[in-house]
Amino acid sequence: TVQPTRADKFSFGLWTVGWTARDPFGDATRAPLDPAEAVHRLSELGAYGITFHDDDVVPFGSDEHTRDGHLARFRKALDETGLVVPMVTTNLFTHPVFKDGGFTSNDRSVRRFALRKVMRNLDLAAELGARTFVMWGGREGSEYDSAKDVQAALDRYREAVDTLAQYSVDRGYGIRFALEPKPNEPRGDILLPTVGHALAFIAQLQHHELVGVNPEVGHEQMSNLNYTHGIAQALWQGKLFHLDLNGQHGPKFDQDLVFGHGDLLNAFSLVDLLEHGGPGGGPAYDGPRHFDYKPSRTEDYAGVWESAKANMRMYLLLKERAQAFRADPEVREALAASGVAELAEPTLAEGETITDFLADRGTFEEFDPDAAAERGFGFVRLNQLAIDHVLRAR
Ligand code: 3MF
Ligand code: MG
Ligand code: MG
Ligand code: MG
Repeated sequence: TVQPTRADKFSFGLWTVGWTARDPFGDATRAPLDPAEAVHRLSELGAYGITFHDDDVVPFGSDEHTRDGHLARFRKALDETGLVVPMVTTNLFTHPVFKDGGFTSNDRSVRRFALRKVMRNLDLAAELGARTFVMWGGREGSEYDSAKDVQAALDRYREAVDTLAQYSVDRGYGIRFALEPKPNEPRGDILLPTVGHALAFIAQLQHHELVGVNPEVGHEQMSNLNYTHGIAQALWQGKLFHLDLNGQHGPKFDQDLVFGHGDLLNAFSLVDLLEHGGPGGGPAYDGPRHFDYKPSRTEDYAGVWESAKANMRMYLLLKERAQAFRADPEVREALAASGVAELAEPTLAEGETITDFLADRGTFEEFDPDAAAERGFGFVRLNQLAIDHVLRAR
């Protein structure tokens, strides 16, 4: 069935359906959306969760009294619907004070303010029962190489993430952090531009075990990278703490289309991976299926809710197609002919020492590379079977 239920764990950023469609060239085309209404609508559509930046619910700079009022209305909507808040994130990019970044601004007073803002937001995340805290450093970067000492910036980035992780540990919050890579936009170049850069950075942290990644489809595709491969590596490293699903057509500005409305075949392989653990049957992901998209500027509110539905429908359609693909006997035969499962077999035999390996003449001295090179792998046939299933031609 392609009717979403809570068991599907679909969640949406409040800033997605709530985007009023102001872009660098044009004014908003929609009126602001009341967060409580977003909660009710998403719940009716079958989502299980909603996520937000601090400033999405409480406008930047609100006094305590105003803040309490906004939060009370938001909580009431959560209580009325049973929608959960699996993830909370931070806005260190909208206010002009963050124009040169939050954690890595050249201005130390801004870096200290950013840390305090995030700590306050962490208190709220813990109060609402969020398990994951996402940090997208959209302003952490530069336009001019001469203006940013990248190594010092990485020192400050590490200092910030470790300080926040320590804060969370001290308070017993049990929250895990997920860094969201993006190559550029709004900065000319953003620090931690890809999943790979973020994973390498995390390895340098004191609290590396508390920090993973939140990869976004469009962000990896802006770098012309294969999102499914990035997700597979994050899973392999035990670092896929959360993810942002949407659609993108290759390297251009961050389009934030509906999931699957960009590179459809990569969306298929992604859902296949998340649901089935991929070709080798490795670990699948059981966290929220979180959408970070933008309802196009051309849409009115009817179109906003249609687009929200479309994200979940695309996921469930692709899940159904992936199941059909995996269940097809011809696919099983094609997978076997392609040797896909053979890759799971260790290259050295169990207990085989390097001495044993060197003594095995069949490996080298008597190996016939020309004969081995004659094997056709049948990958194109396998891919066509996948596409047949995506197109429902099988
Ligand atoms: C920008 C993004 C962000 C992050 C968010 C953290 C505004 O391209 O993707 O959305 O996802 O800040 O979740
Ligand atoms: Mg984005
Ligand atoms: Mg995007
Ligand atoms: Mg995102």
